[in-house]
Amino acid sequence: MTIKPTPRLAIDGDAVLKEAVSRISHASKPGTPARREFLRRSLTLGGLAMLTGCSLTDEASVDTALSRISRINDDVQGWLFDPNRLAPTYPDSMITRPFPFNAYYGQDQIREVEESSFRLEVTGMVADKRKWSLPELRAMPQIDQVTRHICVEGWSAIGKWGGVSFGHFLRRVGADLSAKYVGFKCADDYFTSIDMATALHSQTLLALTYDGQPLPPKYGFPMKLRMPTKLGYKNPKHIQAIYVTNMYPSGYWEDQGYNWFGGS
Ligand SMILES: Nc1nc2c(c(=O)[nH]1)N[C@H]1C(S)=C(S)[C@@H](COP(=O)(O)O)O[C@H]1N2
Ligand SMILES: [Mo]
Repeated sequence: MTIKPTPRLAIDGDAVLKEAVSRISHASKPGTPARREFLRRSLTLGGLAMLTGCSLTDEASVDTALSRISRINDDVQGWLFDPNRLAPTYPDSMITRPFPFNAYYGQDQIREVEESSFRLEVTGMVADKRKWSLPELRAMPQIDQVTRHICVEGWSAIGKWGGVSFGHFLRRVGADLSAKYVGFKCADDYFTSIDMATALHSQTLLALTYDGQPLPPKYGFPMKLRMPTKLGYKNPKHIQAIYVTNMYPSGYWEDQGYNWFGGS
């Protein structure tokens, strides 16, 4: 069941919450004192304490308020998401070289996944739960895209990813396209999840290559989900398992306060 926003929330709450969450996303890492102080002040000033019903007097209530605001904002963003709007694409000459690496660990701990034994798991609300080898995925129709990756840590870069249209893949495995979420489990224990509308967006790619070469380990071998409509942390690298579900699957950074929708 979808609950439509009341006109009041759509006008007032929407603007206030979007502003707050975008500032939150651009503030320092979750849990740092500066970020908490910012939250405490801005939430009180903006009357957001009242909106969330949290007192914001201690760490626990700040956490609760943050997660409530994030969920309200997810709903608003979901309503605003336009499945037909495309993210900008760029000429090859604008590719950022070298493309940056980022993960919740350093370059010395990049996960090496073995190609020959690798099988992608597909579970949950799908008709065909068969595992996929890399050659099988490479045999599907491939698309190339040059798009901008935006990380909330304050950098962005243009890269070229190639692979299978994720909507095509979901239809191929007989996914229930009316399900709410698609979740991802990664070889480095990272995890994240997205809404079905974004999963089916025409630019959402199950990427197998970077700049025409098999995805190198640092960019997420054997595959990553590349979405130019979403922030960097929503784009999982080293995907091991994909599942379709109606139960909110959360994510690594999302659990630490990053906005779940994380996109446009
Ligand atoms: N498996 C996995 N995927 C991940 C991450 C991670 O730590 N592990 N970090 C995310 C973040 S915050 C960013 S900005 C991008 C970085 O991708 P890149 O190394 O290709 O630039 O990967 C995203 N996907
Ligand atoms: Mo990021």
